[in-house]
Amino acid sequence: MAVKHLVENVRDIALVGHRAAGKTSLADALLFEAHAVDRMGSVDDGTSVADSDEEEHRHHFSIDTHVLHADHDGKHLNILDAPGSPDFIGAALEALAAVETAVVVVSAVNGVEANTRKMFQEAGALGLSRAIVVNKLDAENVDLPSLVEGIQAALGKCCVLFNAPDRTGPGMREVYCLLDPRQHVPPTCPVDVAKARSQLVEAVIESDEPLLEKYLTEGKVTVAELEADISRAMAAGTLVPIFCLSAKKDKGVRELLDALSRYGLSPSFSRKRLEGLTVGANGSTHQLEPTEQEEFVGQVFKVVNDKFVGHLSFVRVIAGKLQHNHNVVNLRNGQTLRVGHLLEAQGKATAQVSEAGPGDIVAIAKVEGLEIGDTIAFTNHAPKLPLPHFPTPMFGVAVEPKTRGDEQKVSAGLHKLAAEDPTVKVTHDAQTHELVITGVSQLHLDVIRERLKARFGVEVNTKEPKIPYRETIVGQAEGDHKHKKQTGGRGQFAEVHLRIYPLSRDIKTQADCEAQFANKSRFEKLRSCHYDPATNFAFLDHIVGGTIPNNFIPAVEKGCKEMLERGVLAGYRVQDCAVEVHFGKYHDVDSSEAAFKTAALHAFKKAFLAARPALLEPIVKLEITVPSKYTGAILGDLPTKRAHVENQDSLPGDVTVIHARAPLGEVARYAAQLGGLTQGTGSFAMELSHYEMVPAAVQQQIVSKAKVRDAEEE
Ligand SMILES: Nc1nc2c(ncn2[C@@H]2O[C@H](COP(=O)(O)OP(=O)(O)O)[C@@H](O)[C@H]2O)c(=O)[nH]1
Ligand SMILES: [Mg+2]
Repeated sequence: MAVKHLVENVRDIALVGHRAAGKTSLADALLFEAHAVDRMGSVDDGTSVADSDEEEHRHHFSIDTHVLHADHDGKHLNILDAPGSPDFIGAALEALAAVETAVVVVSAVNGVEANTRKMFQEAGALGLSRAIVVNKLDAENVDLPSLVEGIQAALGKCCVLFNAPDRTGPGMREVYCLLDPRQHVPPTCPVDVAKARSQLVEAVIESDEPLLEKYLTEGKVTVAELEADISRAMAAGTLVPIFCLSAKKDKGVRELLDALSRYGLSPSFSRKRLEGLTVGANGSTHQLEPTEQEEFVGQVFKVVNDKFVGHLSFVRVIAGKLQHNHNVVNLRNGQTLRVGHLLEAQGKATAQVSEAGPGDIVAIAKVEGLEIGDTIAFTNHAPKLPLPHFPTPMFGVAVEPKTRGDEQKVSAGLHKLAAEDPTVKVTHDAQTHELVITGVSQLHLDVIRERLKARFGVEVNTKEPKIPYRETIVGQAEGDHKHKKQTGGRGQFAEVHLRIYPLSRDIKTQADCEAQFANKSRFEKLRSCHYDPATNFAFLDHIVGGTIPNNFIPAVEKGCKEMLERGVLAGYRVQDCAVEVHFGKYHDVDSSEAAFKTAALHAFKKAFLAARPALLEPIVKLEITVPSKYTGAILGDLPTKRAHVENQDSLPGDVTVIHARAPLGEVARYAAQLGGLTQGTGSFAMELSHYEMVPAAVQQQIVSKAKVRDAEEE
């Protein structure tokens, strides 16, 4: 059983940054320095404690966030080693959601890269304490001063050197802390020590008025005063210390470990994540505190289905204590779950623990039904913790099993994999019967396919999926339909009259809908309105005098909703409209739910087609990062994809970032094209922005393609 640690002594830390910056190597070195392992693991020979997965070994990069821990200097450090490829950003965001401190690792060879910025910003947006590690200083031809300038230009002046190496290159031996002016830094150090020191001092005291005052009047502050202020300045975001090191040669790692133990934010001071969260009910509420005395509240931030250990849900304890053999409530659905075993993870290895307190990171074993972002607590009176933000995946492929009959296995396996990764969605397209997986990129989905094969033993073929267009209407119209069949025995009879209206996209809730649209001043005899936020659709019962009996109204609504799903114009889901059913006819014997549903379906279709139907297309935000010499080529190519360039930024290191918006249909395969235009050196990230009306000419093409498809299927 592991020792219990006081919350003041816990440090939750995520290692983030660009791919191959050396995060995993750093994690291995930190474990070694803290004596958590006997031998330093290495990513290069497959002995890393962190990169422990088959696919990770094969690809030589991290795919998942790995959970590690070490004890040092009286502190308990939970270290989350996140993947650095933009393709696996979901896992990196999971890690950030569970910690107080983000360590952004930069390779001294490559400087600030696309994902360095992204992670630095994401950590900042979450209000985390941040530090930067410049790794690989043992490499040849490293120019540390210009690296630091590059970091400050890209990430801000708050980034200042905390220590400096005796030299860079293979001869690097140690690092010197810049806090103390009496430290003798050897002349081989490439850094201007006096300048670096004053930058550090200023960043530490910048947001400490009294100390700043003292510094300005007396010209100096003591090392002790500075040390006492570092943690606060990091938490305030005015200081982002830069640590120099070589993970591989294990230089500067010990100093980083010391600093993280000393200055890393303890969960007990992390008020930001608890802002506005209260516990209790019926007037006796109080602000949630990250203490052991509170009732237990925690959040699931990572889920894995391990071949050996089975289902593991990783929980960050926010307040109170979680003990094994206790029951907890999942606040998402009210379900009570029994926590059997609690585990502490060291990469792939796990050990049982009996309880976990605030700040602790533990895994609940073999409990199904927990999803990433779920809040679990002792009682329903606990606050629901905000969901971590994940980008909406936009890169889709349709899959079908290589072997007929494997459909069920494929679908079940994919759903399990999707539960582990918040940036994977699995959808079954009712119209085309396609099973579509959507992820961040080709590489991301390739890994999903490999895992499907490795873990579930099924292989799939992939093809281009349909773009998820949406249908809507611009005008309003009426539609009616009489459904009548007389085929011996009992007949079928129903008649439905309805009107269809466009519904503003500003409407988000039932209350909005009633205030802006579905009210008695517009619909005098309105009986009810059912609003669906998922499709921004409202169904209004405006029947007067029982022309459609009450018991058939739900069938009418069902018919309309079925058409919403199926689409009218080209087989895409309908959104942003309202239906008002105002008249109908029925027959005492022949009317039935089925008959009313059919009549509604056709009435909806007629009204929809008369109401100037239109297609909406998904517009995505693109962030394209290329060496500056390719900027012209990219900017020349984007307009051919109906893209709007919004701005461009030059980064140090002769890199340009271009922000643009474009229809997904035009850039669904941009990865390959970008590779071609930049000889494989460009990268990009894409996320859903919003839906927009498709230009008329494009709409015509899509609609006629859909007609051909329908004809083929019939
Ligand atoms: N020269 C040098 N190479 C390093 C250092 N740290 C990591 N590497 C190498 O960089 C590559 C990527 O390292 P890894 O830890 O997997 O990076 P990650 O993707 O950020 O986790 C590996 O080949 C490492 O051996 C270092 O300090 N110096
Ligand atoms: Mg890694």
